[in-house]
Amino acid sequence: MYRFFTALVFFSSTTVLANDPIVVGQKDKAFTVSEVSIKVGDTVRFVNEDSFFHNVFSLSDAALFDLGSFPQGEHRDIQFDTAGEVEVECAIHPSMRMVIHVEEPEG
Ligand SMILES: [Cu+2]
Repeated sequence: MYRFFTALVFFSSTTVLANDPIVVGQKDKAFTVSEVSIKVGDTVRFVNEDSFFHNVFSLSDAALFDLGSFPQGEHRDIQFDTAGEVEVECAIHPSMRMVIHVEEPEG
């Protein structure tokens, strides 16, 4: 029990980001939003809310990544540095898809 809470405190104190991440859940074999608009430099946090593993990856030119597979309660963060349209998928559940519109910050 003690170890668990220590880990929690450590974790929350080391995830302070410049901007709060935009949270996208993975629930009932779907992303909780089908699309979201963010700015270049923003971070998106994918949170697995299901009792089984999910994956997060993208083959889009604006962001090519594979965050791997992770269980319930865990999350993966990714920062977007290039403007464009990013289609996000789950390798485990091919029907899971969502789109992130990465926009240039207003000058
Ligand atoms: Cu999945």
